[in-house]
Amino acid sequence: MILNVAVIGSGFGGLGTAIRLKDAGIGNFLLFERADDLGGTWRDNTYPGCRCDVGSDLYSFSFAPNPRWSNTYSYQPEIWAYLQDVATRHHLRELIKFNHDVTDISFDPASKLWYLTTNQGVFQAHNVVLAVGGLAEPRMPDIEGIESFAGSVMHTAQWDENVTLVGQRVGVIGTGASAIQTVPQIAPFVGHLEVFQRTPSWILPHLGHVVSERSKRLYRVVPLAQKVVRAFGYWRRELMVLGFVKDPSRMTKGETLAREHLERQVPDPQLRQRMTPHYRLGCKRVLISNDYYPTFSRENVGLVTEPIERIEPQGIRTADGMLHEFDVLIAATGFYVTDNPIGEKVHGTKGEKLSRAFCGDMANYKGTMFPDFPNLFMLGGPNTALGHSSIIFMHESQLNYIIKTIEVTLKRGARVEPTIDAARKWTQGLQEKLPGTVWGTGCSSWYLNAQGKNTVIWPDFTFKFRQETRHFVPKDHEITV
Ligand code: N01
Repeated sequence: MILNVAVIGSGFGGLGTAIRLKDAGIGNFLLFERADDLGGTWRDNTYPGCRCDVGSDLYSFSFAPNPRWSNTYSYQPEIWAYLQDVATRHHLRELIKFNHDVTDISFDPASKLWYLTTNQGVFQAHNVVLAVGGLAEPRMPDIEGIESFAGSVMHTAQWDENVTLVGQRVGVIGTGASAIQTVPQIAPFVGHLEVFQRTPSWILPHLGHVVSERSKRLYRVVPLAQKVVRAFGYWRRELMVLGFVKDPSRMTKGETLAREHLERQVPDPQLRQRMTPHYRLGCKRVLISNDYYPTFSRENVGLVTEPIERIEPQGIRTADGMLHEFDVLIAATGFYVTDNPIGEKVHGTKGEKLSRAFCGDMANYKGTMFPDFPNLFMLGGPNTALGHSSIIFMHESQLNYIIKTIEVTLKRGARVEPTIDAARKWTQGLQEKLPGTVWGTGCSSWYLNAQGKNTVIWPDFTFKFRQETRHFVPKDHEITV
């Protein structure tokens, strides 16, 4: 059977694609999922304290509001349950090929089809939607000797509940979004905890709170009320673009707030100094937490800012020669983003790999399509991620364009790809904008590729991306029937 569409992944992106395909009356499609359950990053990240740093009303599908969120910023179990619920309501489970790990996706010019090689056989499809997620492939730290460690090592995104932490000596490497959520949760029951900080993060007060039963009832009875809350949250976040993109000097206001937060929560001036960032707020992802800083007032918790030299069987050796001994090491060291391994598995009409698009060598069109990769779409593609708002909004925008383009391919039996000119114009336009933004003010971040180019972030208002992806523009595409 030749599929109309093969969707890779069953997280927010894959499920959203499936629902929109159904809504458009497009059948004969399947989702390929390497794991035995759906949910993507919200299935995988089960570390204690895992929580979304975008409010739930906005970090959910616009077409599937959830009046039952228990907190304005949900924890992982509730977001995962939301995705399960959405899949059940839309009858998506039967369309998911679980335990199908896609190892190769190649275009065959003779049959004009995509061939998907999986661990359970080969599938053919007219169209492919990559919905693999930008934060799906955990990155272990590249530290000499890590394999020699005698205790247990785990990445936050591959949390192993069988590893005992109670009473143990635990080292956490990294101080990004994952670390600041899990450190306060594990500190009370581990024996001793040391957090290895390479670069301090800017941390703002967390405004999340429990949703009252009254509000939940109101959202159930008057769905418009939740839409209004969502819209308010959306526009409040859009205002942040003025600082992130238009004039990064406006971020000083946020820096003051963050410094006051640090001062309130960390009484020790020396520790405070070590935790103070020296780059513009927003250049790296802005974090929110009310319980991370106070954790360092605990007797059993320490911050290490001395650089890590190597890992030895007993623990971590720092540059000052000191050996920090541990039973367990936790790597909160992020993901392969600009070098997402999926790029190595996708081959276009000339056999070239999609990874060239992530490293910025290949032009892309609206972060979604690529010349020489006909009928192939990527959710969360180059320069579609955000520092200030919900990625779900971006996915839904991309899906407007994707569904319209798939309709063209299926109605006319056509190969559709963006023209080189349209893709270059799009990519260059963004790259010219990026140096003036907060992400170009000088810091290292997972938004930048190995050459220092920002191939991750959308540098504008998200409503502008929504406008750009509203229509299929025939003149920007080569359509071969
Ligand atoms: O990863 P990160 P994360 N030696 O890349 C350090 C999303 N997320 O998993 O800053 C020593 O931010 C590294 O140091 P430095 C969210 O979008 C969302 O925390 O490079 N340290 C840094 O401190 C987030 O931004 C939620 O100097 C090393 C840390 O490890 C993204 O995922 C929750 C090192 C990595 O931080 C990634 O967050 C959690 C080394 N060799 C995550 N290598 C939500 O709430 C790396 N580091 C939605």
